[in-house]
Amino acid sequence: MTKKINHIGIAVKNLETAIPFYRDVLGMSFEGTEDVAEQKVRVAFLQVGESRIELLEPTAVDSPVAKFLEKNGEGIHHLAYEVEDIEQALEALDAQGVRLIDRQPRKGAHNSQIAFLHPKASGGVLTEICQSGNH
Ligand code: CMX
Repeated sequence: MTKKINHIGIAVKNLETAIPFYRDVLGMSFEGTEDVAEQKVRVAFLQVGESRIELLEPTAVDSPVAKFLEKNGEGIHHLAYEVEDIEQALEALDAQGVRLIDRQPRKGAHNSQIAFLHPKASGGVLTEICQSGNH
């Protein structure tokens, strides 16, 4: 079902402060920033090999990432696995009794379709599946 790690999400308080470490110190290729209004986050993508680092900054006090930062501080927030067909993947996960946050795909960055599994269903690791959009 899973093809590769699409990205690793890292929660940060401020994108402008966080980007230079990944871009200038680690030498990753900066792909730009994007507002993901539905998720109340602003994200920055940095390419590393065939995967990416996704830095997530909350854009509202009730953003899930704001909640995460309050509880845990900055750090790894989620792992995202790419799938060929997200609707089929969600059906298969549901059929296996996996607890899902999203039963239907939502819009993610880069026109992707995304869905989250509940962290309690995956050993405390917030897991996203995503189907790439055209970018
Ligand atoms: N990793 C591990 N555990 C997490 C977690 C995370 N990132 N975020 C929350 N949890 C835990 C909480 O600590 C809580 O545990 P306890 O019950 O033991 O206290 C439990 O999961 C429920 O958390 P909650 O915030 O109360 O539950 P919600 O239903 O409000 O939120 C969640 C669920 C985790 C899916 C949501 O907070 C979230 O992070 N959504 C994803 C937001 C996001 O990253 N969007 C960007 C997508 C952009 C893209 O990739 O394109």
